[in-house]
Amino acid sequence: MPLVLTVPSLPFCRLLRLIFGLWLMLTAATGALAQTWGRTPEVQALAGRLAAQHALPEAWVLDRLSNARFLDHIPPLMLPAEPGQRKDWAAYRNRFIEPQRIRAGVKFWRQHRKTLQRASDTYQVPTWLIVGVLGVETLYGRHMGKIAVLDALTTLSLAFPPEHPRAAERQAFFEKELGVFLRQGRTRPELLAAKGSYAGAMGWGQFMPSSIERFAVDFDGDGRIDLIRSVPDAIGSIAHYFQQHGWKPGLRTHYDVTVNSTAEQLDTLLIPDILPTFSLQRLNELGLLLPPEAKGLTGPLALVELQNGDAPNSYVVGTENFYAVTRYNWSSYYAMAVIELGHVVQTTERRTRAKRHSE
Ligand SMILES: [Ca+2]
Repeated sequence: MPLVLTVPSLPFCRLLRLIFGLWLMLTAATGALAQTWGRTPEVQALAGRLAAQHALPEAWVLDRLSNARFLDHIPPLMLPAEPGQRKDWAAYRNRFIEPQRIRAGVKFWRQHRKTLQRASDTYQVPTWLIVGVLGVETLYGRHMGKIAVLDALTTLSLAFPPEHPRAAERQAFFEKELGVFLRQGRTRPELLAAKGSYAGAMGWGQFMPSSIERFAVDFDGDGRIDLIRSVPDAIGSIAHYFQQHGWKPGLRTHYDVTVNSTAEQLDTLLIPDILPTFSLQRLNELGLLLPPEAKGLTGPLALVELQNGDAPNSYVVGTENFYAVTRYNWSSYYAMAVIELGHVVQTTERRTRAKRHSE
């Protein structure tokens, strides 16, 4: 029986206005009203460059780019915080080390225990690190991003904000990612419709196209790499990424530290930022006191400063493994959140398992 909708109480014109209003709201919310780039001289020039660099047919590239949409809310998101504005580690930490994320992490660890163990054994990377990354990046697959990657990368290649302090370098980065993405989409057309973050990162672990190309692995053995639908592929790829970025099995990521340095010594300590540069002895000479378990540490170390808004800074001493975590996302705040979440989930999972066994 055909379904007949009758709205007798609404005059026809009012009904039309209501429908049009709803349509406007819906399309604005999904970005469907955003304009496509079209075949402007800038788009044609970009298509020419990408086609040449990535050995793609120019007409095909131009078709993809001219039909991509300009997402005007994205470029401002690239701008760094105002200078002088202090970061807030405590607030950042509270966003990620919280009960919902910890529960989801424990559940994920149980569901994928065997795959996590296999990835950990294969690439010599601890399970807590993989679990920490997946929790901070996407809350275990719940927030993989809803923006068309083609639209995001085209927007950032053609409209990167010129006022950014490293605008040329960042624009070149996104242009390269767009080229790699198109090259991948040429052989796998379904990829061209992929959704991700506003910066073009995709899947459970939020890999950029060039990271997919260089570090992603087929870890479920079905012959293809799929970081959006295959959890094993995502797990294996994250572990492989860290192995390739210098993770050293058995080395701690960081140590607590007591800072007794003068202002001048502190300046010296902070010049290399998070790049591990100093020996343990040099850190001691510059006024840092590490706990006894750090004795005998040989590798290069870095003093990591975490600002706490109006409260005093926190400090830790990072090893080469702390630095390795920042290769996933270049921020010490990010690295600390991944490390803490991974460890809290590990402890909680073990504790609840032991409790269950003893009952
Ligand atoms: Ca696979």
